[in-house]
Amino acid sequence: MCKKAKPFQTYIPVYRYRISLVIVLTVLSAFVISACAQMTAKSALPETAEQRDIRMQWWRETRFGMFIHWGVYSIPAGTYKGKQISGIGEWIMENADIPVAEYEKYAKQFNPVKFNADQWVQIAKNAGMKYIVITSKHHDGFCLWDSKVSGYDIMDTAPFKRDILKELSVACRKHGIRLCFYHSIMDWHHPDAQAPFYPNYNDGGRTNPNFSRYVKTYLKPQLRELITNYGPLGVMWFDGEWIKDWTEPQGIDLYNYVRGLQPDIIINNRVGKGRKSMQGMTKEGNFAGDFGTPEQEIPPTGLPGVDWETCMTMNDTWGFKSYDNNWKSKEDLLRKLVDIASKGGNFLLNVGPTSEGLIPQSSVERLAAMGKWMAKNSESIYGTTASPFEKLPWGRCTAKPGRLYLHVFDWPKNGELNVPMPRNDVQKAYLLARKDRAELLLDSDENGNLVVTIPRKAPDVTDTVVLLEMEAEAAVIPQAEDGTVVLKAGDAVVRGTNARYESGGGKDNIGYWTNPDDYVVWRFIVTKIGTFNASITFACAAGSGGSEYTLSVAKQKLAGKVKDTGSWTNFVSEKIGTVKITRPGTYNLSVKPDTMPGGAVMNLKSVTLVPVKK
Ligand code: FHN
Repeated sequence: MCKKAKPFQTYIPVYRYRISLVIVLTVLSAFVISACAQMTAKSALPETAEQRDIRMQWWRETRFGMFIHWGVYSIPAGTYKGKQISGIGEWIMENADIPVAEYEKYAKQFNPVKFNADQWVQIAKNAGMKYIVITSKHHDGFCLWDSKVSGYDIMDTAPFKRDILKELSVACRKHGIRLCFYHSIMDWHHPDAQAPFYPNYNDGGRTNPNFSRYVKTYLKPQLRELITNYGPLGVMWFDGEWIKDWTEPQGIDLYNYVRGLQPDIIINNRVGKGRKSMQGMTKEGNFAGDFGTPEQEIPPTGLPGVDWETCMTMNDTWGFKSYDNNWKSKEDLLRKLVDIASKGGNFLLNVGPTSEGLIPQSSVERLAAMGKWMAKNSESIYGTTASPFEKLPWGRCTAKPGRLYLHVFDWPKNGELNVPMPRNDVQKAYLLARKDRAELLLDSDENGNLVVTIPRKAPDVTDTVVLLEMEAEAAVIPQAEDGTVVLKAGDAVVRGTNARYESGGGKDNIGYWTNPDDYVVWRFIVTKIGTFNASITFACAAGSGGSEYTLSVAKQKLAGKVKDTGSWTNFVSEKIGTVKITRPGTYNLSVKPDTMPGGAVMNLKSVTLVPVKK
């Protein structure tokens, strides 16, 4: 019997070339392919590091997404001809040797009448997830949308006759969730792909002579439909790229094709042959898209310097299997999310809905529990970067400028949390989930390291977050020769959850200031004292004006009101008032909103203090 196709890791064939000429030719062609690949990648969509950062920004900040594996495999749900089939549910066609025509019968029955896109999106949103990646087409080839180049889809084959992706796109837009599509390059149903080899499909060695026709007349047109008909997408998440038919240049070409259709889209590493590598054009010459995709694993020390996302199941299957009850606990899943964030990665957590269109109750309960924690602690996940500590005996840490979030998994029984950093670096500490933000007592051990006095009993046994606030990295800005002080957005310390420094595309400002509790602070030196005119340079889109704010410096307060300037990049300068600085020294200047009638406060480019001429 032929060897079965298995997920990537299990069956990379080992070739032995005996003839030296073959070796030379292989090395040469690999070199040429890799060089061409690099050329293609570079020439098609040149992008600076800064542009890439802007494109990746939302994805890096969200940290938590929902993976949805859904298709006609949810009908057999792991059982074929009365036998429970081992392996993951969405692989039942392959694992049970189901012939194409036989498997098509499931597609003809697929009628998930309980499917409610709004409900699914709500479940994700309540869990704190910010994006959804759904299988537009899995390896079995069945399409969840109305594809014009396929008869094997939800409209033409199934009785359901509702475009699932369309309904999800509407619900995602309504709830502010980014919609992303998973898409399998491998296709067990298409005659120009792997279908002719079914059953007894041996993917380890076989190729289809018509595969390039599949790519040209089916794969690419389908992707065009997906990318152009469902609004802006967050990610195109490829899979099934390990088949022998798929090559490195095809991967690069497809990457460019997809980004050509939606330049801001993000594409995972499985578009090319770089699954084992992590991102970009790797040293080995493998093309690995925009981010790495460790599957069912969390890299022990993260993957410093690259973007990555762990995808994982809650039980042991991606697609629904009626008898898989090996669920990870809600505590375990939450700690996995925190562990991943502490290593600088994203968590794409899977659900496998039933053939009726319901997300299994066990998944819903786990997501609700995660959401309950996120409702109080999401600030310690969204927009954070990896832990600065190598290891912490009691848990994990996530970071933001001026803030460390200590995730305590093992609550110290003696009421003292030891943190391996100088006590003097920390200004204050409190429990993130406590609304009153009551300060915790700070002390130092014999080495000057921080000791935080914490309650004897863990407020949350799964993960209590202790927040440390620091002033440490505020740049101290010097005064100019003529006495002027220019405080630029890029030098500010931003305190809060949403506001952040933005650059590129006409921006060089503190933006995304959608939380009125967020504020900005600068530190500067004054050597030439006197009275100063204080002015701000800002932009504010039409209809978003009206926010009131207070500028505080040297114990004086100036009140300001943001005018609408027509757009978020039309910057204007405006004097707010005068301040007196009577002693040389280092000062803090802050801008804090008091009200925010619109969706955001303003885009703040700079604050300037100019000496008043006598
Ligand atoms: O074979 C698939 C599998 O069914 C599932 O879709 C996972 C998700 O990452 N990916 C594959 C193997 O890597």
